[in-house]
Amino acid sequence: MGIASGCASSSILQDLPGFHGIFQEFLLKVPFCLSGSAVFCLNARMKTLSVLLLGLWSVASAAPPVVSNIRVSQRPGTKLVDIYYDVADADGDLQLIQVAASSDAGLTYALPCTSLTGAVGAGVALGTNRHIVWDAGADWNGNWVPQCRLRVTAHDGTTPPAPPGMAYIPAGPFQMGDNLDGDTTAMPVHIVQVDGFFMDKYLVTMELWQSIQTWANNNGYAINTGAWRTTNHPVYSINWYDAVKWCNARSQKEGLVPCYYTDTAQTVVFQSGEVNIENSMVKWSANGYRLPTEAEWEKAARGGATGLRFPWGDTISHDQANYLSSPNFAGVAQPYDVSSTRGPHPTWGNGTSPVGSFPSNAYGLYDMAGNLWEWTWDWYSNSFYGTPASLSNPAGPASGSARIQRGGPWPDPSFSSKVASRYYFAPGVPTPYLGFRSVRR
Ligand SMILES: [Ca+2]
Ligand SMILES: [Ca+2]
Repeated sequence: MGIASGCASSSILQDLPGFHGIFQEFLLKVPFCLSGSAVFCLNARMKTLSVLLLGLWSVASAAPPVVSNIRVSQRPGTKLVDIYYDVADADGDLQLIQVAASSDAGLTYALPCTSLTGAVGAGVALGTNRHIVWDAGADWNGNWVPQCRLRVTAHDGTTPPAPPGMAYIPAGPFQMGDNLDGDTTAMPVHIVQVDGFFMDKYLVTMELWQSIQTWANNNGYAINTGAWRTTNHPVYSINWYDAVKWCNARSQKEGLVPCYYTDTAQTVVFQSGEVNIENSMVKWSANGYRLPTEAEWEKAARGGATGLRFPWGDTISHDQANYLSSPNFAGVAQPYDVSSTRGPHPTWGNGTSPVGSFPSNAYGLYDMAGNLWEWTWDWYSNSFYGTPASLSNPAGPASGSARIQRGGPWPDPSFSSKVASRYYFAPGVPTPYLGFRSVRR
């Protein structure tokens, strides 16, 4: 990349306002085979595009990338949008190129814009007339806005800038499960491909939970569970449904696209009640918040390392996590628990610790071992590992009776905090040892 720190994420933004007509054909609500008249109508309403350079910003000490000369047009007779741009960088770095779309003059970039092909994503070469094709019909069919604004952003590091309080977990394969201690639920070890995503650095805290819950319950939601020890401690005693609804509320409060719906057409946002939403009711490509899948959680917890028992290595102590220390527990030997203090954590006693009390893992995530269990999306199945569906962006089995929890709680011995340890709980039951954190694209 040419940037020593590896975290250079300098960017230059260029926005393209007002290409009227881009969604005109979506008014027609014709999903397939646009008629000739529709094509004519579309062409008639297309206007000459103008480009406005809105602003430049840079946080890198090395040469930042420059995006310029953005040109956008909807391809006549289709719902495809051609995006051309130039990108330069004096260091010669390959670029991570991202595209976002706004329907409110750039106030938010919340239009779904993920069906992109061409010179987009990681490893894009520098040059002029770089070309992206946006399949707007796939992302936003049947919709229309009078003015759409597109943004093309270049990053010369390998990771995009994360939203506040979140860390980026890079795309790529990782080794899931382990066979270190004979735990058959964590076998077979298998290689899983996961797309890149952002994850909350911390367990959701009391403050964050309450701020979203209050907004939610004033805006059509019914989120009722939740307890806490005190300020800056994580929320617990939340049932799975409320955690999922809370993610939707956080999305809607921030102008993002919610991920969870109560119908397979993905039109009714999950806001109340206890609905066992299915994998097909999740808008996985949306930019809103959601629970991590089990695979996303384990990839994040491992922090880029392979085959370790804990996020940082193969042993654990009270210097590293809030858990119940013991050399053995209920007949299970734990030679890897090497803490000099035994029993409950000497500082935090019988309860949660404030988030961020222990060192983060290599991805910048805290409490991936210890403090609280963490809800994930997946139904539990002890036969899902090793199936073809488990290998690429897995979302777990189609149905079940309990949802996966990961990452060990304060009153449990160290084996619960192992990266590969899998437990599960009925989704409707809040427990005092179970919290969560969210992820987003
Ligand atoms: Ca550069
Ligand atoms: Ca945890």
